[in-house]
Amino acid sequence: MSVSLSRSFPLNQHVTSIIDGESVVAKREGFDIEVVNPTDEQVISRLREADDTEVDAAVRSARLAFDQGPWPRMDINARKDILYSIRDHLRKNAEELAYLECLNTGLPLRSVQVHVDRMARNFEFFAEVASNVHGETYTQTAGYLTYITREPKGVAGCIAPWNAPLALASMRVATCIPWGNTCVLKPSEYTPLSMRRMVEIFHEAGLPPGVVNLVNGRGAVTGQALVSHPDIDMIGFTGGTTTGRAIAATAGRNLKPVALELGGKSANIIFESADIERALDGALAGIFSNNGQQCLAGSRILVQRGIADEFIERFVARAKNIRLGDPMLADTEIGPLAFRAHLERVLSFVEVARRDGAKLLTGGARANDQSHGWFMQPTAVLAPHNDAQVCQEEIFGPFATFLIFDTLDEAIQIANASKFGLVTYVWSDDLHTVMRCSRDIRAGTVWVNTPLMRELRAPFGGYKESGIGRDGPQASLEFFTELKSTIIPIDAVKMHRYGAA
Ligand code: TXE
Repeated sequence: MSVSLSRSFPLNQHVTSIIDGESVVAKREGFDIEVVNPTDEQVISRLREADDTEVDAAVRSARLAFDQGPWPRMDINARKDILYSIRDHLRKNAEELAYLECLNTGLPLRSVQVHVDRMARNFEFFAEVASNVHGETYTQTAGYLTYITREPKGVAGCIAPWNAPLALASMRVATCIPWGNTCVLKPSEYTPLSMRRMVEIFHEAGLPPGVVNLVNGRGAVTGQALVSHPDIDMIGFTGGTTTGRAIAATAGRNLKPVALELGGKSANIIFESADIERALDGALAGIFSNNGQQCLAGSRILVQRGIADEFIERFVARAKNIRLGDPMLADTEIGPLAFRAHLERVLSFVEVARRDGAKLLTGGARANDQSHGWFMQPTAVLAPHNDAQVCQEEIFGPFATFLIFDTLDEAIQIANASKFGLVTYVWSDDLHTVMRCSRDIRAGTVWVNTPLMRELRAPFGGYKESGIGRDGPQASLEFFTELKSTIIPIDAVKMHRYGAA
């Protein structure tokens, strides 16, 4: 797709909050954050941070929309019509959304276009799920009818990260509002542009004011004000494990439920019984798609000894050939990392790897053919053992770590020797091998001979430090709704009459 939109940058207005369906006008005073294009390091906009008072106004709007507004009380067909209208409006504005996302995150436009299509589908899918919710009845106790209903839980605080804002924030919102909940969304301070447009589009599509409010700012200020607000009923968070831990601690003190989608260090296991060509394509996609900045990256590549030398050699040859560059161009495979501090963090693992005794196979530096931008060469190292830091820590960039194993049992043991447990990739045409991995690896998703396939009908989330809870029809129903038991006698029941003569 060629990008036909033309805009002048910096955008001459601040990115501000959207509260009660209205754009908040930036006050004369306030804390500004520069929004930067990672491809050329130019400032493209500024966001005005929402302080405690503004976060409070956003929560009050969501509260009012929940307690008194039409959204939770609406006939499901009317609510579904609005969610379908959101889907249609997202599609209608797909080009602009993809452009803003690509501009602000550095993700290749090709990937972003897939994300925009998925976000539209998220709303369609969960609208359908919510319209099929049903309850239970119990009649076993003579003379009584007990029925169980599901009700929306209330106001959610939704916190989104910077690595794929459209895909991840839309999942947070699309799993939350169809049941009748309302929310306040806080995107990452690094990547507010597509998020702001997304929330505008929700309103253009007919979403009532107050159902989705947007606040922008740093995690420690705006995010903290949101997650500690007493009128929030639940928190959905996608981001790093350290931040997730802090949010869960705050939520725990306030007795608010949390759903956390956190990091990963997923094993991508290549057995000698695999179709090697496909495994090679899958291993490259697993670590280098989305600029390597994805929780479900196959970042620990375990190769069985008999094929290891050849596999690694071919992987490295392909990695050296990857087209790095302007993410807006159709044939770019890897764009820049999202922000300077992140590039520096990812680069710091090259030295960590060296100290661990790992062998640098390719890359390992800032891409020097790019004069501007936070580009990193596709990198791969061979680690001496799984205890090495590069095998245990989430690096979150185009940085693959190889390990060599001998047996099926050893591969399973290495895959499980991690504090994370988000996904696992298994490449093998041997049924026993596949079944053992599926049964014995402790991860929320096991991909067999396919990378990165997201089935919306299936729960998605992580074991161990990769998260708490799942996104999916049943799991989201349970997280975002309350159960109510109503007990009614069919005939007048005999009661003890306290104080009666
Ligand atoms: O993200 P943070 P960071 C991993 C990845 C990355 C590491 C650190 O390994 O290198 O985490 O990333 C908001 N209260 N992932 O620190 O802090 C913040 O403003 C409330 C994996 O840049 O997790 C942003 O909106 N909110 C991952 C959001 O949390 C707070 C995606 C995510 O930022 C807050 C991103 C607070 N106290 C990073 N502190 C994935 N699962 O895909 C921060 N935030």
